[in-house]
Parts: sequence; C-alpha cells; structure tokens
Amino acid sequence: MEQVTQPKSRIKSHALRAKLMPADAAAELITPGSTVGMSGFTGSGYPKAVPQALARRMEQATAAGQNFRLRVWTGASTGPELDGALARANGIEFRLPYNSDPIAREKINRGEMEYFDMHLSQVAPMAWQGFLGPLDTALVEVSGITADGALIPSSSVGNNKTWLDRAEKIILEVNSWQNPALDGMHDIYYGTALPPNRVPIPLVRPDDRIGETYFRCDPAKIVAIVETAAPDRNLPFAAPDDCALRIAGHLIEFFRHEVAKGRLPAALLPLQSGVGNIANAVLSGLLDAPFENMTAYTEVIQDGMLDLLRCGKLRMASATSFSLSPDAAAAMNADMAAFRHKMILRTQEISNHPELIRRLGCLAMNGLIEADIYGNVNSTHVMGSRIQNGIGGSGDFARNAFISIFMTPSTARNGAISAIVPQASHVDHITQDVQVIVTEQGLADLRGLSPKQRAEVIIGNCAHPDYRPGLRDYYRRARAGAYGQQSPCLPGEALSWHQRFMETGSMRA
Ligand code: 0RQ
Repeated sequence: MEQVTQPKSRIKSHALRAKLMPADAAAELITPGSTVGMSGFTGSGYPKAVPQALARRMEQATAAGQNFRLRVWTGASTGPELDGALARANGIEFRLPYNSDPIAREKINRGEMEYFDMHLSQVAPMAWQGFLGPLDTALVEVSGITADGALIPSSSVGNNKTWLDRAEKIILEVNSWQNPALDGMHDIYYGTALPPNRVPIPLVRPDDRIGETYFRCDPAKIVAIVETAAPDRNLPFAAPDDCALRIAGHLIEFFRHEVAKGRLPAALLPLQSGVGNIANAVLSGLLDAPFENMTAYTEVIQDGMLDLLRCGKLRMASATSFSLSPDAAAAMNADMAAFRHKMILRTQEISNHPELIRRLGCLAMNGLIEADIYGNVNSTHVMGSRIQNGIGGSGDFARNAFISIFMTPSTARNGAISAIVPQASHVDHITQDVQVIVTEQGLADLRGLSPKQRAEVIIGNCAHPDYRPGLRDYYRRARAGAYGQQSPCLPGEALSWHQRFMETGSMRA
C-alpha cells in the first residue's frame, strides 16, 4: 500500500491534538441563537472552515422550516467564507463591529440584520464591561499551538485575546497556510483593566513591545480544533489612477511644508492609513518622497507599507492585521525573514488605543464618503441612511491624531455626486476632529479656522469646479438668511442635494 506522509502538524500539544475534528463536527457545537466571537480583521486571520459548515447547517435549517441565526462579533471585516457565507445563509441576526462584505451590507440595508457599528478600540472594553452580553463561543484562527498549549496568533490579532478570555468555550482553526514565521511577531498585551483599575499603557514608541508573543488560553475551554490550509482572501488593489495620484501629491506636498515649517520632524510622525485604493496610493507616493526612517502605528499593514518597509523608508510598522492583495501576501510570505523584525501585530484595543494615538502623535489618513462645507465628515452612510462599511478605526484615530486628515475624490458615481455638500447627511467625525481635507482638486488646511473660514477654504480648494457655484450660492444665501452666523445653514435646503440625487440619480441642478 502506498505510504502517505502526513504534513507536519502545527499542533505541538499532544493533549490538544486529541480535540481535532472535522469542521462539520465543530459547527455542531455551536447552538442556534448563541453569540460567537470570531477572529478576523480585514481579509486576514478569519476562520475559514467552521463558518462555512455553520452556513450549511443554517441552509438545512431554513429548508426544514427552522431558524438558525447567530450573533456574530469579529475584529473588523472578514472574508467571503465568513461574513459572505453566513449572510447568504441568512444566519446573522446581529453583527459588530465593522463590515465590508457586500452580501451582509445588503442584508443590513434591507433591515434584515442588526448591525452595531462601533469604534474598533471600544469593542474589547465593552465586552469586558458586559455591555454586549455573554459570549458563548470563541471561534479563532491561529497559526499554530505550542507544546505547552499556547496559541500562536495568525495574520490578524483583532479582538482574539478578549474572545479567548471571555468565551465559555473555544473552537480553534489551525491554519497551516499561514507563514510559520509569524511566530514571534505578535505583541499581546495583558495589562488592560476596567476603571477604576486602569494604569498607563507602557508604550511610548511604535516599536515598543509591551506584551507576550502568544495568546494565553485555558485548555479546558477548548472543545474543538479544526485544521485548515486555506489562504486569507484580501482583494487586490487597483493601480493608482490619476485622481488618487493627485490626492497623494497634495498630501505629500503638505507634509513637506509641515517639515519645512518645523511642525513635523523629518521622519514625520507615526503614520496611520485607512484601507482602500487612495490610502494605498498615498503610501506608494511616499516611496519617492524625501522622508526617511518613518514609522507606522496603524490598524492594517497594506501593500504600500510593505513596499516602504522593503526599501527601508519605513523603519517599522505596528498594526493589528495585514490587509494585503494576494500578490503582496505571496511576496511577503516568500520574503518573511526580511520583514518579520520590522512588523508588530497587536490587539486592536492597543493598535487603536486613544491614549497611545494621542501620545505617539499619529498622522491619521482616512477616506470619507462626504464632507460638508464646515468640515463635518460622513464616513459611513450613503445619502444619510445606507451603510457602506462602518466607522472602523477612523474615529479612534481622527479624534486623537496629531493631524487628522480625510481624503476623497471630489465626486462619486461618475460625477453625479459631490463629495463636498452643503450639509453632511450623517456625521461620524465632527468638524473639531477634522483638520485637513484633501481631494484631487486640492487640500484644505482647516487648523485654526472658524466655521465660516473653513467653508471658504473647503469650497475653494476641495470641491469639484462643477459643484463650486452651487455651493457658493448656498453659502451666500445661508449667510444672508440663517438663524445664526456661527455655522450658517438653511435647514430646509441643506439636504436638498441628497434629495435631488434620490429623485433623479444626480446631485446636479
Ligand atoms: O461604491 O463600491 O458601490 O462603487 O463608496 O468608495 O471611492 O472606492 O473609496 O474604498 O476609499 O472607501 C469612506 C467607504 C471610502 C472607506 C470609505 C461610494 C463609492 C463606492 C467606496 P461602490 P471609494 P474607498 C481604518 C479606517 C470608514 C472606515 C475607516 C471607509 C464606495 O474609507 O469605509 O476609515 N471608511 N477605516 O461609489 C455616494 C458619496 C460617495 C459614495 C463614495 N459621496 N456618495 N456613494 N461612495 N463616496 C480601516 C479599518 O477600520 C479596517
């Protein structure tokens, strides 16, 4: 008989190997209506087999006229095998804290799924405070288990520490696709507490290590372990288009100016960069910029950051997750020895901690859906009611950054929508938390400006020329007819552009 060699197991603990089972059997241990804390942050480190087994159970339940739905907590967005599969099976009753899955988005916007969109730094503390209810099961992907039962984290850390601590029972997926060199890269801090017992977090530089490399885990709580060998699924980035390049150009020029004025050091300050094509274009733009020895204190390490690390311009990056295109992930995995000492993955309550962001003085760069002429920013709701993704970490960073920057093309949907509007249809970041707005048209430096001064600069520098006359006309009439002159507005008209879009498909008059 042909001899089959077993791949070397990533589970070094003999006691825990006894808990190995197929994904379908593990999914049987999760009861309908329960709350499951899953790993996953952007398309990294999420469980890939058990959620699909759960989705099959959910579909069978539906076919039998029964209901099988779960309350799902994660780190942030996950992949199609988790959010996509469960949402398609109509299996998510409630979801927190950030979602970018299109099927789940559709369910939320149809009112078929409850979604608690919250600051990412607040998920773990709220779970500990008990505000979110009990956690029945932690379903967490790890990249290995040591001989003494410690868990080697995967390509994202997210809220896993909290899920493992809080859950009544634990199901692990051990994914041998993950690079073994992840071992040693993580920094899991166990010093957080609830008031009145909180103490300062001893991190003063982005490269400080303040915790442990593994998750602690009570082996008695582990009820199942499933082995997988499946890739993380992040989407590829588009090559930066002209618009993204122009936004990047304005921002880099601004940084040069701030360095020249002595307001930023030559190495800048720790960078935080949101996800998406524009953020990635800015990072790519930094490749040719004159800043050396930069650092990043951010949520996600994306393609552009990897390039900066590779050429040495970025000295190190601290995050809670990778968010790499398939090509970049393959390139990193092939060259992990060169990268692993330059990267630290932390829990998201530390990567996004307001205390640390304020102390380090991060330069926060995030995307927006729309900004109004006074600088209030909507990051989440299209036309004020339809969720796009969620606030993610943008609020954690924007309020506490050294400079809080928001970036966007000046129009959306082929010019039918202006990203600069008379009044934001929903506000995630109040004007006080927004210091710079950048579009391909230009950059508005709002620091030290009153609302009326802000309006002049935002309309003049950021709005698309097609929409400037309309914005100026509205602002002029608001100056003439508003109830007060601090932030002049005409309440009956302020959202008329959005109304026009909903009626005609365009904001154009
Ligand atoms: O819709 O995909 O249907 O075409 O919004 O817009 O231009 O591709 O931009 O990918 O950078 O996303 C704010 C959503 C921007 C993102 C947001 C529509 C547009 C398109 C996407 P389609 P783009 P981006 C750390 C930081 C909150 C979380 C955050 C985000 C889609 O940056 O989710 O910052 N931010 N996290 O058509 C109507 C407008 C629109 C609009 C864009 N004015 N009106 N639709 N769109 N502007 C990361 C984490 O926390 C994990």
